[in-house]
Amino acid sequence: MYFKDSKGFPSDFLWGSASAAYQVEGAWDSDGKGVSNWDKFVRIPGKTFKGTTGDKAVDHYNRYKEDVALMAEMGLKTYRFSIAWTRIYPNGNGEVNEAGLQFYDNLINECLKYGIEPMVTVYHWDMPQALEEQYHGWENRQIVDDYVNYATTLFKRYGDRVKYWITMNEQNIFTSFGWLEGMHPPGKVDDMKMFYQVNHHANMAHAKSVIALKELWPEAKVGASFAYSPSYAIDNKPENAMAKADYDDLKNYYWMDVYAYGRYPRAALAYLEANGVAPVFEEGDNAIMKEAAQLVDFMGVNYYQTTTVEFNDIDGVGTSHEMNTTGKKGTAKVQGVPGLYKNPQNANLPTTDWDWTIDPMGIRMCCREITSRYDLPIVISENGLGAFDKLEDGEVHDPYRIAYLKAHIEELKKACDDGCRVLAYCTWSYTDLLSWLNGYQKRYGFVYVDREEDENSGTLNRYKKDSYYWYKKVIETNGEEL
Ligand code: BGP
Repeated sequence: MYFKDSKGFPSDFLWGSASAAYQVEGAWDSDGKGVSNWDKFVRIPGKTFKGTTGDKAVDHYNRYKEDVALMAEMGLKTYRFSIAWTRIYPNGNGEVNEAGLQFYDNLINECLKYGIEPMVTVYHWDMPQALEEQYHGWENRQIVDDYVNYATTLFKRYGDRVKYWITMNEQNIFTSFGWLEGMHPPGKVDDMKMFYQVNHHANMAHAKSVIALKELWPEAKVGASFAYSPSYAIDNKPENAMAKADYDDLKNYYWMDVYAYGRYPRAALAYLEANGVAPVFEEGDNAIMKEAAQLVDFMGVNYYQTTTVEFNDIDGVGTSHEMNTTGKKGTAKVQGVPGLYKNPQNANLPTTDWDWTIDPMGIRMCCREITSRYDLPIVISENGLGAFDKLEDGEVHDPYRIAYLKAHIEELKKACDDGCRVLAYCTWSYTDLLSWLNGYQKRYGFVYVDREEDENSGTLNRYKKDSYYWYKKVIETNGEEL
């Protein structure tokens, strides 16, 4: 749509920024914290870039006051962070760890002190290793009860102060990287059957915790954050349009329909059943998924890029089990599902050094699609540019990041004019932090942190980048000055 005059962002718009416990906290074994699957996985040689770990990360656990003070000075309206399950239940279930609960009390109170709305992610990929050992984590239905128990502990403790809750971060990514690509724990490859079963367990954990939250705090706002890559058919050949429909059903609606409607897309289920990989349901699952979908308040969207779709022959490309983790442009491989689709690069768009397509209009596409398909409000829970940054004389000049964010915010503003109900925009990330597979060289923050891959490197001092001052202005003017 075209509007001569923009209405701009709503006056209560939440300008934010995001992080995840494993990527920022460090203090991996402090104050009774248990071991997570990521604490283990990063120690397997060859799994992460130059063997980097989150042992120390950027030491947010000890420096959260300094970080929140920087947020306050910037005028940030919301800080999205995740809770480490292993700080709350070191063994995943059983005994609760008061010191862990206290840490997040402190973090939440610190945010509130400055009027920063805490937005809490319950699960951002760090599963207690003890549950892996007890019953293989997500692979076993038992996880649903343990997840709901953990989530409910958080709701009870923090629900008086936390209004915005995100149950799961990028379920589509941690399950595909964990059970198809072999790049995240538990490092399984092409295990389709388990992939769909694990997803069903995660969906039930999400659904039951949404219901539990609303019983305790009916006014709370809840959703899941989905890594949404809207798709474009490569051209107007009907077979490519059909490949796009297959892609959307299997890669996008397969999750978003569950969160918003409480059901899987019919064509996707038919395909899974025909291939013997459909998930096993328990009696009552459908009703629980439906009930939760009625209670969900927003669709969380992590938007980084769009995807191009082309028909893929039955003997065409499959999963590549690798990605560009070096930052050497042009090294990513084309992937696909034989007989359905493949995802070539978009020749019309530039990419980052890690071969992620840069497509600002895609963020508006996300909003439009969610609005017309689900009619739900939207929280952009992540968006940002991973880049090599350079600290020189205490300064970091990152005009490329400013240009990236500016272009995306302009498109988001148009989505608001289109009538999409966008509640929040969180950049990824606030400070620099650990990139799961790309070490500390791929930076996203407004605040530079002095450290490199080597655990003994750097002072961990914080430096404001140019983008810090720029975003401060954006917030002050509610997105008018970009
Ligand atoms: C999302 C994750 C984040 C973050 C981000 C950037 O998928 O939710 O945790 O890591 O992507 O990804 P990367 O670090 O691989 O560049």
